[in-house]
Amino acid sequence: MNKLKVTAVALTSWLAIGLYSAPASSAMIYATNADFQYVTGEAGIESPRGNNANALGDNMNTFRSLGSGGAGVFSFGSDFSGTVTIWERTGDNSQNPSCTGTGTTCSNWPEAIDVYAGNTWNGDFDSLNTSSGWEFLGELGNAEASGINGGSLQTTGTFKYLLLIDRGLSTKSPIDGFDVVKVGVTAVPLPSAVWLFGSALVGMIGLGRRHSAKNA
Ligand SMILES: [Ca+2]
Ligand SMILES: [Ca+2]
Repeated sequence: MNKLKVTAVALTSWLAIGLYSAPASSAMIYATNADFQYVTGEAGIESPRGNNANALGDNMNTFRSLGSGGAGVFSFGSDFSGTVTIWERTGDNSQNPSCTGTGTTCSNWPEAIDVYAGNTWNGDFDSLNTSSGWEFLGELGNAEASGINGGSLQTTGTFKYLLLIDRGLSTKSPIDGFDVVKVGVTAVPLPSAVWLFGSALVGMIGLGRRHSAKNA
């Protein structure tokens, strides 16, 4: 076995291990980091409703209120595409079980968010401009997002950040806006580096074949 062949075998093994450990194509991952802009709402900055960590990870037991008119930008440790799912907490949702559908806000505590996806975020809410660099995914009302399956929207591209903006519908105490339990996105199947490496490997094998043919 010549040197190039040995190298190709080693690289193939490495690639196989890399593919094996990569997340499955439909894997849901949860927010690992979030920035918030609090605007108004009596409970929005109090613990535990103002605890940022409450909106991270895969935990159904806590939530972080956005504050009426407030916003949050979430990241996930990976690019994402496809389905985005957001779980909300509203205590009286069961009072109106017929209230379903995108944009529904017919709970006794009407709350809703506008959802955007983007690839650039500088941490500055004051300069945030949703008409530039952000794709609008849709509106989610608390009546639809507070169920066990959360509320889902779809992206048409690949993104790094999810932006939730409370629509400021809260009128009944506590006026603290949309209450984020957790945020899940669909991880992009493979890091682009693996695809690049795969292309390089095909090139190596080609080189190895030519080398063998010359020596035959
Ligand atoms: Ca709520
Ligand atoms: Ca609320």
